[in-house]
Amino acid sequence: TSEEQYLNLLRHVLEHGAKKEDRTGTGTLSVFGYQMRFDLQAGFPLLTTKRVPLKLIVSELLWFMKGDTNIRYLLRHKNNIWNEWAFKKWVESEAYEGPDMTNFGLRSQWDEAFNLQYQEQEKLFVERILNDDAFAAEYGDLGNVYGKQWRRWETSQGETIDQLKNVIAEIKRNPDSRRLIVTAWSPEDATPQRSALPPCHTLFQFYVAGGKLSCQLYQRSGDIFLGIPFNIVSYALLTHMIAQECGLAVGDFVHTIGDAHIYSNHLEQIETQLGREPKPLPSLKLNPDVASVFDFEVGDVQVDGYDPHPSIKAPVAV
Ligand code: DHF
Ligand code: TMP
Repeated sequence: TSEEQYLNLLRHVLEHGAKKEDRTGTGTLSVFGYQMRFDLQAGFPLLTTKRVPLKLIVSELLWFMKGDTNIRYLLRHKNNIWNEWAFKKWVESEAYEGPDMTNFGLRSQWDEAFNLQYQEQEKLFVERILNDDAFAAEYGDLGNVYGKQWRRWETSQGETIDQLKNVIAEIKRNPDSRRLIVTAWSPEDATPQRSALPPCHTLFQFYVAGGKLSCQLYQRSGDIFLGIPFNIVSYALLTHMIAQECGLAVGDFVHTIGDAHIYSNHLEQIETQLGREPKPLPSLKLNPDVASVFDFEVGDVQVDGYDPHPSIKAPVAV
């Protein structure tokens, strides 16, 4: 099944990965350049060897598609996956006066007293983002991340480009085009001042043949245990949504990764996962009445027949 594509990636990096230090100080096993291909008609690629929280992936994708870059939307959907990167901006700002949070991602893993302090500060931060408009506007915004780049790309002429809307219009008008591209990567924005985390999913391209819509993603950097399972589902779902609007069937999702890495603190989790037998993949049920991709809501996305093994917790490198 498609799931073997992912399990093979885990095995490949365990076997052939080079030991490599990284920005977060965690340490990785890494390979450069790897490609997976998921036939979207063979099942929806939501892993069964661990539970993957579909709802969080859906609300994250809808957040991108709205052009929103403020974590307040995610928090309102009980989605905490981007908290650390907004919190980091807050605790590194002049205005923050609480206990020192330097290097909180690593310290919270080995210093339990600090971890409690950190949990407390992050909880206060989240409550303030939800309740204080001015604070949310300043510290909830991650800057030039996906939502901005996909829907409100700023040109040097001061105009904005809606890449996502344009590419969908072009898929309908000229499906044979070889220019069906959305890019999140801008050399101007790939600096810490302008973006909390320069885009990991750098560029994606669509392709239509035989009435089927395919998508390929170039991801510059992939956290194989935590990020990649989310990324596969997110782009598979986006492809299904766009296919529905364009009256096309789905083809392949091709996932190309630059630096494909396993963090050194995910090794036990991966051993557990590889010891499990994959189950049949679920199928995606999109509400067929939604005519435009921009009208989807969380409840319009369901899966049938998802019966995964239990979830496996792992620390995220910040
Ligand atoms: N940094 C790193 N080091 N790895 C990432 O995967 C990553 N992903 C980001 C932002 N920065 C990142 C955005 N996407 C989780 C998954 C995806 C994601 C961020 C976090 C995550 O922690 N997933 C957990 C469950 C989370 C939950 O239930 O709240 C998981 O077990 O899949
Ligand atoms: P980097 O900017 O130093 O490459 O760190 C980003 C980390 O986040 C890296 O481990 C890759 C991971 N990541 C994903 O795997 N998928 C994602 O969607 C995002 C946002 C990040």
